[in-house]
Amino acid sequence: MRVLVAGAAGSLGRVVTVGLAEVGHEVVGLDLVPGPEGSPFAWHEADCADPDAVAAVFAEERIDAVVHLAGAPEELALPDELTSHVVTTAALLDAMVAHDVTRIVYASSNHAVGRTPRTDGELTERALPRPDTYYGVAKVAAEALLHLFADRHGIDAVVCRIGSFLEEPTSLRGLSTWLSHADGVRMVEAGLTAPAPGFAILHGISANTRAWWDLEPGRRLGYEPQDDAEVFADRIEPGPDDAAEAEFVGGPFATARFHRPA
Ligand code: 15L
Repeated sequence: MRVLVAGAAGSLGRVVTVGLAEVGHEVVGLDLVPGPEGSPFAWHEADCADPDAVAAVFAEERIDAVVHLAGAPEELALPDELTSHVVTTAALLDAMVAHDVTRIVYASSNHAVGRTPRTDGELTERALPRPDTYYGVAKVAAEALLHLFADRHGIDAVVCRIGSFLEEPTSLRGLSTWLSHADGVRMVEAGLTAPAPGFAILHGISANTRAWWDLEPGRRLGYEPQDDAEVFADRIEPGPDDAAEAEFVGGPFATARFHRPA
């Protein structure tokens, strides 16, 4: 498959591009910044929030599927969040429809449902939108846009509500929310190859012993995580924010520290 990876230079993108190439895909990178020195991938330096720039990439390249990992990973003002996550998704979807590209894997986030209390029990993919930040609001809106295009145009859209994508977990919460680099690649590969998923949501975490998010929706799509944060448990020191971060799915993002004007 020839896969356009938007946000190819980001923390997820750097890992996913290499991983997808290793399992036999042809990768086309797209990012605001140039590709890494000596990169083996075709690369486009363009802003995904600019529909003309995205359309130009699709006009130049043969693309079979899109992996959308672009966007600011932190809390910004609302308009910036909407540009970063919703406008970029719209530009990619419009170009996909124009070029008959029917598969997209989207890096959404647990923060789309981050204000869900942990006391609600295991988090399922059917949890109502309940963002913890403007970042989460933008992820909810991007997911809604993907659902609209799935319904209107028959796009297969696999939404990955990612936990904490890190080399290793760094906090008590991370023992539940960690997504390893290798599982991140497995997750995207499953999203690309699941037969006819339509609009589908999975939880982007590893097979963590302390997970409180349902792994079944991912397994139904072929995502079988292999790693477990528990192997790092001995290295995690208790932190002053552990109790506050355990209250809601979104951990720190759901605390008062992130309250700010839109
Ligand atoms: C995310 O979606 C964020 O991009 C990242 O900064 C972390 O907050 C992560 O979720 C997490 O929940 O650990």
